[in-house]
Amino acid sequence: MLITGVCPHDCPDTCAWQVTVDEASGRATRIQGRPDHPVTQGRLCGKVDHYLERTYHPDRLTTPLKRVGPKGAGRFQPIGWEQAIREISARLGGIVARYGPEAIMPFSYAGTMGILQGGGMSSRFFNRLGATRLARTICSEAGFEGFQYVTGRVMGPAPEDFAHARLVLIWGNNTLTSNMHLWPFIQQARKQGAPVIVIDPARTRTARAADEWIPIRPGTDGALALAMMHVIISEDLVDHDYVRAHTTGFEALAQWVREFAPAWAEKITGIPATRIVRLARRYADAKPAAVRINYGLQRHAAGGMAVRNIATLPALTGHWRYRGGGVLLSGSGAFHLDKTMLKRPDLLGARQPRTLNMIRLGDALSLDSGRRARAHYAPRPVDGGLAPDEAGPPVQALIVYNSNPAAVAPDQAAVRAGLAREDLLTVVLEHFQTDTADYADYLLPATTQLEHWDILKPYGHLYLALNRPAIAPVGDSLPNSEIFRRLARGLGFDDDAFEQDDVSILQEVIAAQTHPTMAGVTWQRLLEKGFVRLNLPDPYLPFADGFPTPDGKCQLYSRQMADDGYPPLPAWTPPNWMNEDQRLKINDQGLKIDDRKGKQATSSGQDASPPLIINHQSLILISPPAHNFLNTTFANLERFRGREEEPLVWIHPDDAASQGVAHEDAVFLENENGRVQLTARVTADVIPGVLLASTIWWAKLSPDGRNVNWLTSQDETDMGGSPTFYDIQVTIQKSL
Ligand SMILES: Nc1nc2c(c(=O)[nH]1)N[C@H]1C(S)=C(S)[C@@H](COP(=O)(O)OP(=O)(O)OC[C@H]3O[C@@H](n4cnc5c(=O)[nH]c(N)nc54)[C@H](O)[C@@H]3O)O[C@H]1N2
Ligand SMILES: Nc1nc2c(c(=O)[nH]1)N[C@H]1C(S)=C(S)[C@@H](COP(=O)(O)OP(=O)(O)OC[C@H]3O[C@@H](n4cnc5c(=O)[nH]c(N)nc54)[C@H](O)[C@@H]3O)O[C@H]1N2
Ligand code: SF4
Ligand SMILES: [Mo]
Repeated sequence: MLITGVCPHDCPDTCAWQVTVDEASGRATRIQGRPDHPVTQGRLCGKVDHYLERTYHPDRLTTPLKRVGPKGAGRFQPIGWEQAIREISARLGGIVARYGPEAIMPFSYAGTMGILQGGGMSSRFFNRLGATRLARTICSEAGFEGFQYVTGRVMGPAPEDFAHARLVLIWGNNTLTSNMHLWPFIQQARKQGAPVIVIDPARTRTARAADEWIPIRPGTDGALALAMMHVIISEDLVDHDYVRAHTTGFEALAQWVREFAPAWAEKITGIPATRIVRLARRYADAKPAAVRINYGLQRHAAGGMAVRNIATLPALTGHWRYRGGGVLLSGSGAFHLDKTMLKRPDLLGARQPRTLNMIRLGDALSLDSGRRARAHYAPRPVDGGLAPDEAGPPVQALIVYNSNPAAVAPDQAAVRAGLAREDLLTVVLEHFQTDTADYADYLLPATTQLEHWDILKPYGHLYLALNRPAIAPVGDSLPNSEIFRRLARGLGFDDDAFEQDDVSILQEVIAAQTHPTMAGVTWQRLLEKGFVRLNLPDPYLPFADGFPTPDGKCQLYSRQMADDGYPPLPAWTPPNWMNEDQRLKINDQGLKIDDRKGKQATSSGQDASPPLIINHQSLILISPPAHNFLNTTFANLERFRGREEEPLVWIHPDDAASQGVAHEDAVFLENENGRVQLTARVTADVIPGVLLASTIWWAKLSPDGRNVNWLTSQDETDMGGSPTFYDIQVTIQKSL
């Protein structure tokens, strides 16, 4: 028997799969990518290829568990569902009575991207409760905001259309690792002569497979984009017809970018000015050029502005006119999926609970009201801060699902101090006993994608997909939806919202859609085919004829940004790692540190660059996704851990020499937040001044029980309140 479904992971490819089930035993025996899906094309990645192994793994949680040891020790005893729901509901009820519902905080991200198991029944539950709301900022908000200010909505070329590009720029994305189904289309473009260029501080496997690698200093992409605009405008490589018809603010921008010459950008980015000029010319001349940016370049203090600047480029050159032209950050804006019926905001009534920023979980769990006030979501300069007495009640209950904050959230010292609070009730819904699960008071076994219904809205292509359960739940596990349904009943919520079963919820969601792009997406078609393309023309050219902004134009100058407290024109915002005290002296090899205070960086006939800051002993640490993990998912399984070997840190030979580190040395990385042990890999595949540690390892499976998020901070990006994971400084030393 073949059952069709779709990969639930936080990955742009959202692959359609088919599972072979042995009818006699009911066991899944094989999983394959669907050959008839235009993007999956019959292939799953090397992780999900082994999804059955994960599903049937002996470490799977199969029964509800209750803590018996101290917090964090991960010692539990099995209990039944009835007892688990009764006890949790009673404690939640007590917390509501004593502190109010805002003392309950959900914490979830994208363990599954399914609309039902992701944020369906759980939203109904937390809305009905009136719990604290969670700003889900950990991944993409900075870039989303930056993109949206320019275009009005986050959309881009379809992956299939990359085949039509005449130049492909992969800008801060390791495509072969995190978006592998885009690669075949890029290869098609290449066969037609399109060069593939990668801009990245590291020579990743994608950079190796490309035609050209342009190394860049982390967090400086905004400067590169400004210099490209400078060249495009000063050399008149502009598509004036497009600019006239579809943009606003060109004159102001043209005046403004005169400041940002390639020689200026060279000093910031480390990319030689001549190379920037050549890149800008090739980019503008290729009709069209496709740019794949992803989230790597926005995990920096200035991440929002970097994306904003890059999003401006295809409007200047008119690339949006052509099939395969434009910038793809995320395609999710193509979907107009109305989730009101799913999430039932009406259950909240007139209540307006506070919203806490997930990346400040450490602050949110603090008993110090000043820190809790800082955890309030206030992403724009105009939002200002909150006084401690406005912080609201301490968090008394944390309900974690689809996420593993004790490994993925920044500033682990603070996160763990919060999770270790004896007075905090922590409930974790999980497949495995993760780092976070160790802190649970109640650990509840959840089903995997093989065991439940869902609908997936991709962000990397245009096919909505239905997931059918292929097998019965493993052990006593239950879908998230059912766990929240039971908790709702336990709390005495008798609304219809908690009576509806999963299939009827999904059916009703599909039936409730009215947007023209959803025309033809019916439950029947989803059942029959498994996936349905949005009702969009082919070729799909999201911004060929205008933009969903108030004036219908691309915002080269953005009034909205000015209102929100940002520079209205594309600007240069430095990353955190640059400080005012010291200057960076730059040469063509990359970062060279000049710690002579106050000395002007030399410049080739241009104005001196803005102050650049780096502590002379510190290196910048970036921690992008590991090839064989999906965030922390898969990182507990031998097969995948084995492929990644051990927690490694890449270091350039020059830095290794100056820091006294040799290949395969055990090293400590340290900063004001903490200290972590890794193994050094000395390689010229990362630029001098930068360390790369691929992530996300389980802390408890790492040599010293910690992962790199002990070093990252709760600092937020310029836009969207997102994390600055790749914008931190550390020292490195050989561990003795
Ligand atoms: N195999 C695998 N796939 C994944 C994931 C995973 O963990 N493993 N995670 C999934 C998730 S949640 C997400 S959000 C996406 C992430 O997708 P991406 O953010 O695109 O992550 P990567 O593909 O690693 O690409 C990031 C690249 O950016 C580079 N980089 C870092 N800082 C900078 C910078 O300042 N400028 C530039 N130009 N480059 C920079 C890094 O070296 C890295 O090569 O991938 C998804 N897919
Ligand atoms: N240093 C550093 N830190 C990072 C990043 C980085 O690049 N560097 N990347 C960041 C990014 S982009 C992201 S998106 C976040 C990712 O953060 P998370 O979304 O927390 O990702 P995962 O670590 O994969 O955790 C997902 C958990 O959900 C569980 N799960 C999956 N499906 C279900 C289900 O149906 N029900 C239940 N109850 N559980 C389920 C999985 O078993 C897994 O333990 O991490 C961020 N952290
Ligand atoms: S993780 Fe991504 S590439 Fe792998 S199967 Fe899932 S959607 Fe496809
Ligand atoms: Mo992410």
